[in-house]
Amino acid sequence: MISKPMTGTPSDILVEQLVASGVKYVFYNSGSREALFFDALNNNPNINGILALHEGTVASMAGAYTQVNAEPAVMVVHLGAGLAQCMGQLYNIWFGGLPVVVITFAGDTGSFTDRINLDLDASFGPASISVPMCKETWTVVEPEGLPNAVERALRVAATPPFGPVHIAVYDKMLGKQQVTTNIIHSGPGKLNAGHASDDDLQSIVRVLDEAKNPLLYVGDGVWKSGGGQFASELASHFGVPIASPETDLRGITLKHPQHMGMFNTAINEVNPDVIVSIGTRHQGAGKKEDLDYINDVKSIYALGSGIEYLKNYPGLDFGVIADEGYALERMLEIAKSDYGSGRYDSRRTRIIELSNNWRLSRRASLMGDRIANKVRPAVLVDTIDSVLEGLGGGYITNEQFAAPYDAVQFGLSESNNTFLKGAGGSEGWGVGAAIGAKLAASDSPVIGLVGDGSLYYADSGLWTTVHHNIPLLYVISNNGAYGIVAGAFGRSGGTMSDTGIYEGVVLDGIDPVKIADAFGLEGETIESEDSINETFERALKIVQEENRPYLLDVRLPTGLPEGGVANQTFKMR
Ligand SMILES: Cc1ncc(C[n+]2csc(CCOP(=O)(O)OP(=O)(O)O)c2C)c(N)n1
Ligand SMILES: [Mg+2]
Repeated sequence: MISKPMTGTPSDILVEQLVASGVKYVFYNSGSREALFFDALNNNPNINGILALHEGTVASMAGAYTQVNAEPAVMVVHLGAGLAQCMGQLYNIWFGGLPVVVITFAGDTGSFTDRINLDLDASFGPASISVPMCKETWTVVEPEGLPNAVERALRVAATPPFGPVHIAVYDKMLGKQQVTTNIIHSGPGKLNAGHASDDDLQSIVRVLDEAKNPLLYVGDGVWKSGGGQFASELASHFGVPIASPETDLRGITLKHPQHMGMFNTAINEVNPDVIVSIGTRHQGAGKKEDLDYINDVKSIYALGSGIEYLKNYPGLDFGVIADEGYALERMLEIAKSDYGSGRYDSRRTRIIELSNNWRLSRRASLMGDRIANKVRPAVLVDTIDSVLEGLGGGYITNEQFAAPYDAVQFGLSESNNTFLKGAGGSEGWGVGAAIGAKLAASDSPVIGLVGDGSLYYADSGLWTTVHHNIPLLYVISNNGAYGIVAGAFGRSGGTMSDTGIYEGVVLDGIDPVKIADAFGLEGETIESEDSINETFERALKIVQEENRPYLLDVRLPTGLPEGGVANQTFKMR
């Protein structure tokens, strides 16, 4: 360990340790009690603060930042109230197991009075409300311990299985007093889960060879460990179908011609005898039927960096806790040397046809007939995908359902785009996520694909994009509705589905371009498919060449179920 003594205010020390730990950005919303911390942050040229106007956006920026390169992020929110306000998006960070360090400052609610503005009830510690959504939480009392707390928090958060860590720092220490302590300049580097034994990996490879109809199920552990390319080649080698959990579709790109999309649909299409799960947190809907999906599967093999990747397979047949990236790389080597890919030609042909048929039907349902002054969802998906690939590939942060990316056309290439989601599905992620992703992706282009409903949760994030001049393209898939919710209302068998008159899901009379304009963000509305490619190319040129953000509001067919109309049950006058 290399550590160097430093004398400074506790705020200087906290910021200096962030810098020493390689942190480039602090995502934050400010408050008066931490004035000297923000002073120290602004004074240090080696780190930048990114200000969001709501704590949810602070968290969504930080979370998505980590989703690009699996590098940890740091966020600061104001006292107990700011922490409480960020929880909706901390949910996505926790559910996705993302390496985010949350720093809050805390007032003393025990010594003089037990009731102070903006802080938690004295009966609960300052790091208590984040407990259900954090890997670990600590309270820091001694300013000399700040470097240790920060360095340890980053290390814990970014050690697989990743997860958020919260440190609550008593704000009494944020004065002008000079403190001497050690800044930690080195550590063990990145910690990984251990390497699986060759015997274990041979067993998994053997089952991919011997099973009649195996399904490769890949989740977040794959990209977090850098195993995506190996996983993709392993799938191609054995000609196996691929599925992803709905929470993380990045394990193997959806452009892979054997990708069957999300697990719940893939499993019915494939009807596998064996599931090989790599780095996947399998989940359910909290219903008895959750397990029906896998009851008919003869055996399940699972490998992942922690028990969370193995625990939801009842009677698991074969489980290994190990680093996914290494395992995939080694399994591919074993496959190439001992199992000629020609042996799987007929399986591969069959699976490519199966996936292709499935994808075609998915696309057909989203294409339909042309509607005047509307863009069909599949056209939007294709446009985004092809224009971004035309630039060599980029990142798409997605928070919308109207134009689902799992309808994209197949086509593996070096310029395939990377598709990121808010893992927990907690709305309000998309606007901030694009900012965090762009800061991490640096030169790669980023499209923030945001539903109209999603936009309105976090529209003040548009201001952050402008204020810090983050050059990214927002694409609003505007169906004038909470479309996914409207669909569920339509299937519910209640009055709304009987009458086709909907309340609570219609978002009418809102203009995203005007909202953007008010925050200083230029944009335009697209109502026709005619020159949609050219418009997207022009918009991305503005972003990439003029180095500034831009917004496209794309009008899609209504998100209400077919024939549905809007209702309003209450108006005050
Ligand atoms: C915190 C939170 N509140 C409510 C929901 C329920 N919900 C799911 S999607 C959605 C609206 C999505 O609207 P939009 O972004 O327009 O998507 P689309 O129309 O494409 O379905 C809502 C309210 C949620 N997922 N998270
Ligand atoms: Mg919508």
